[in-house]
Amino acid sequence: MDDCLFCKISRGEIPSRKVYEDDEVLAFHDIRPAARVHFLIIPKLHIESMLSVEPAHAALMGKLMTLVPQLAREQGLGEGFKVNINTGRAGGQEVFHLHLHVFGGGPAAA
Ligand code: DGP
Repeated sequence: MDDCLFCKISRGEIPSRKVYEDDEVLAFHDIRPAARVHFLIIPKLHIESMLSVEPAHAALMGKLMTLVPQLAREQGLGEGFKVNINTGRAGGQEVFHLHLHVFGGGPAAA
């Protein structure tokens, strides 16, 4: 998707503070952190939202979910964290490329 913000980030056209990357997945720190640690995990494949997830995405979705505890621990959230997937405009989604918010560790720095 040419004009999708997170596709541009995943292609490296817009810089991000990377947490993790492989051929299918990118994780990077949220630009507007809601907690001391707040990062996003996205599939590189452009999937608009959870409303667009289909059975064919099962393995990729499983990979995103299994990366959550690994990356959370690596970011110092081994005691616990929150995971949020805003879905659709009515669900508070602003960027229409599927992403998991992972956050915790107390309030964001002012
Ligand atoms: P959501 O409401 O779930 O669609 O959240 C989108 C999040 O994306 C929001 O917390 C801020 C973050 N975000 C928006 N633009 C950028 C950007 O250019 N870089 C980074 N790292 N995060 C962004």
